[in-house]
Amino acid sequence: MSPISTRRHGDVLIVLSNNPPVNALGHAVREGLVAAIEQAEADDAVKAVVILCQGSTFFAGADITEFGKPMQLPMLPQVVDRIEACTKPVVAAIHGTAFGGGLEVALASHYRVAVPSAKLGVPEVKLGLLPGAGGTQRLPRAAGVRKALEMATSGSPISAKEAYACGLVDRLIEGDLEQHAVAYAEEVRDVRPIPITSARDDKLEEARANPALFDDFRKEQARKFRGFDAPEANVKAIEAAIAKPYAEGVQDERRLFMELMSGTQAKAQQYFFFAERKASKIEGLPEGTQPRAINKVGVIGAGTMGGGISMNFLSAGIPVTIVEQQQDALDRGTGIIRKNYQATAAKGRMTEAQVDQAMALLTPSLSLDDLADCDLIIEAVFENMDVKKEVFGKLDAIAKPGAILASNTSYLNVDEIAAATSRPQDVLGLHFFSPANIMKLLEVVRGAKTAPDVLVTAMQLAKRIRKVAVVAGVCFGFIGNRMLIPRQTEANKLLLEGATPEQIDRVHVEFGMPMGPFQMADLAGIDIGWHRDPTRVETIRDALCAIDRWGQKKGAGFYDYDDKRRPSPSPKVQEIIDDFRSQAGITPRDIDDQEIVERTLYSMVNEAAKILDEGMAQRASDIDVVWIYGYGWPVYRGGPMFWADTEGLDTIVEGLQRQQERMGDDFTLSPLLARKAEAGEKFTR
Ligand code: T1G
Repeated sequence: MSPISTRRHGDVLIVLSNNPPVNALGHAVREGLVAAIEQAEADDAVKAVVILCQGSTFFAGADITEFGKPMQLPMLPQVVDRIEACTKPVVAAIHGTAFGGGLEVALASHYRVAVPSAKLGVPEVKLGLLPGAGGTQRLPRAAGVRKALEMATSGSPISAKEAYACGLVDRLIEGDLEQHAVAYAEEVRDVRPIPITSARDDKLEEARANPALFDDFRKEQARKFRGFDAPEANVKAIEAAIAKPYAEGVQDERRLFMELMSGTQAKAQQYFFFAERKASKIEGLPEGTQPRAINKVGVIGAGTMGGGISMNFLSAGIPVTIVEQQQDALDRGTGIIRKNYQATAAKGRMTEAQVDQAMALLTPSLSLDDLADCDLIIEAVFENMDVKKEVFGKLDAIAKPGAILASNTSYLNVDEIAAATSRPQDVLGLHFFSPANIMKLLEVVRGAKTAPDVLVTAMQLAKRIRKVAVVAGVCFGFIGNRMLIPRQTEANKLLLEGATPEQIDRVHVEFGMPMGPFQMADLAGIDIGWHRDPTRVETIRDALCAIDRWGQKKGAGFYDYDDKRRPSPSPKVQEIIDDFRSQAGITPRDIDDQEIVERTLYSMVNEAAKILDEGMAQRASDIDVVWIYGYGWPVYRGGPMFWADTEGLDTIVEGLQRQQERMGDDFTLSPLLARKAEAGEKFTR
């Protein structure tokens, strides 16, 4: 049964797609669309066509699951050209998300109508691609060059209202979409359809009149484009739309598309698209486990983390009671929440009314007793086991039966925390990443006794607060922070052996990380986890903390910072490093970049293999989701495990064995990694 059906409404042929869940433009849909257009042309009684989708959305793009498989004609470029060539006017009726190939189908239609809640976008760049069915040629003609560049290189959608304002949508539909789309088709039934590619290139004039437009755009976006192939290819394809007639420009688009599709970056980003969605699935839970209702949340601690965590729930419309011990700390915390919202409003991303709405859901309190009616309580107190156990002991007596008790701990043993209560089945870790109201990653730390419905509740709640949740087991640092340990251990040793903070950070930034280990330490604060005894100096980090060099917040850490927090190498830090070298009797040596890669990045892969082997992560792709969303691992490399497969596990093992002597007892090769390398297997495909 074809997912495409047709029915007449007067002299309008309605072409209806029913291909859940997102009306992806799979082979059967493409065949059905071509057949429907031919049916419309062959029927003299048909004067116009409406293309409509059932379910939650208009076509949301090509079927990504078909990528990499043998092509099945008609391919999408042929389908959209066939729609555009239709001798009768075609109206695309848009709701939901007209994304990628879906927007390309709409662009090939002669008219586009949409409900105000619809979104239109070309997210192909997020898959390491560009719109490969004429989108780079039609979108600038419909929406203007600047808008097309922004949409294609960011992958971010625009609202139907914005699309209407720039001319991408011809009419906004209030009310029944089908009924109004048919009415629109009736209005244009006698108008000879003019393909967007054969006329209306007045919108390209802005670029012809401003030849610097493209290079200015490249300069403006350079930082965001760094390391990626697809954004530049999108710019090139749109440049071709300006410089050449459609028939030639679309050839450029096809060439650029095929180059991207055959590259590693596109494979990595398409892998990640599915990895992110797979992470929300928990293996082995009893069938039909239902989530608990979460209508009210309690947060203990109004510091940076407590405030950020609270904002996630407030922004999702969930009331929060936030508890501190001192009034001034409570006032400071709630003040920062309001300030953060106001900063968002100042950027036009929320209205003052929405700020007030969010703040109205926040109840400050100085008493844990006020959490008695909360369905979920999250503690974000000082990272100390005794403190956390004391808090959970009190919560055990206060919280209502069935309340979920969560710790935001970054490293500590969630089972030990759970044991401080009489309800370990209701306890888990919810590890937010700082800044908690911005970072997408949430590690859901599953205790030995955590009940299945508590886990299901956490995964569902993560979606509700727009987080990507990954289940982690109870081990020191869970998944992400545990992999930071070997990276930092080796980076610190490399400093002693002859490398500089700048060199080590440069290697990581050139690899594609947003910053290197020492830049990250300065940003987070080197004093985190420091014993706070300035007389006890055992490491370079201790020495820096002892002289108040706690990182950016103090204007100095591993780097010196100017008043705009711009870093520069610090002679003082070099002096301290030299002192430590001479005390340890180390003669500094030249260290090449490859050694830094092997000792820091390869050892992270080794630790990841151990995490997988111990069952602390459900699957290798979850580890990739953690590092891409939690630490900014470059998505075009697919995450540590996908990247290891790309490097070759035998290459990774050889590199680690080459460094074994220098890494000493800090390093043991993961048996799983060794086995897979030996067997020529991969982690992620
Ligand atoms: N192809 C195949 N499966 C898809 C899909 C797609 N395009 N989009 C979503 N799915 C699956 C997804 O894996 C999940 O499956 C289920 O649908 C629900 O998705 C030639 C080359 C539309 C905003 O990049 O942005 O067109 O996990 O959980 O949160 O130029 O899905 O249930 O088994 O994300 O409601 C361009 C990608 C393709 C859009 C809905 N289009 N999708 O979000 O649901 S390339 C995209 C999304 C292209 C042409 C080029 C979102 C959504 P499962 P979901 P959601």
